[in-house]
Amino acid sequence: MFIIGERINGMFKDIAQAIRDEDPRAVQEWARRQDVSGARYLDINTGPAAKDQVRVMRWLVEVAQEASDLPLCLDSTNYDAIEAGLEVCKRPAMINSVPAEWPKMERVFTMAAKYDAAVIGLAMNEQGIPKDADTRVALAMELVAAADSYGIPMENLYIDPLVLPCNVGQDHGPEVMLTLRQVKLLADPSPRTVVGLSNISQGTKNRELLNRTFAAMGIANGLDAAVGDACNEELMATIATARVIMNLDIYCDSYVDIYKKQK
Ligand code: THG
Repeated sequence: MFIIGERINGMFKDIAQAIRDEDPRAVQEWARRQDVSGARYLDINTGPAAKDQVRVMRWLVEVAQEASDLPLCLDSTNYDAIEAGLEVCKRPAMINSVPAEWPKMERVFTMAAKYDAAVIGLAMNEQGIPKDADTRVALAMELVAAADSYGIPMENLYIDPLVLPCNVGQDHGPEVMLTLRQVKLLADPSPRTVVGLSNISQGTKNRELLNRTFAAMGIANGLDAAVGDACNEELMATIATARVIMNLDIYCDSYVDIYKKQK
């Protein structure tokens, strides 16, 4: 599993301030920090407050790319903002995200094919987020069929079962784990899977403990990627360890350091 660094998000006060002031420093500092900490993508999210989403997304992409060579994961429900970001991305990006709904899938998969981008497909539709794994998997199947019809290779489709905070949707936890396993049976080659790690702990105590335990359990259930805090050393050490235990990396005494340097 690899981490998509979550920190360049207007939900955080320092990034919201940087956007307001058009001051690139905080954005570039977090781009560099997440890069050296072992992130493999940088999530770029303008946040809810930004007025001109298109302009802000383009600026964040340009500014982040001056500080890091990592590929970007453009995180927005505004597809004009995503497209503006894709236009200035130097490397193939990831689109975060699209639900199992038309015409949204048409817009996103067309862009993905044009810009050679990966896509995160959400296991939700007009009816919201399902409670059980079966309905999540059925929506994942709709995303698989739609992506395939636009020529998107399965290794570029990441299914997100969608994680709720465990103090609100505790009963979703086992359904998310089951979904992660079943998505791998939908196609051969199968699509990949991704979650938002920090979602599990929003509004709870022991946030970091919940996040890294969830990461380890996700890896045991085949999770491929997660939006998360790449700068949290205990999280990165837990991921490296779970990867060794699942025989995804070879054990050696310095496996934690080696995981962080793998890009
Ligand atoms: N799936 C996908 N993309 C996602 C998510 C997902 N992108 C956004 C989000 N979920 C993942 N990113 C974050 C970023 C921050 C937090 C949670 C998820 C977070 N923020 C603090 C909070 O809300 O308490 C804010 C802290 C602060 O203001 O300093 O927890 O699920 N595909």
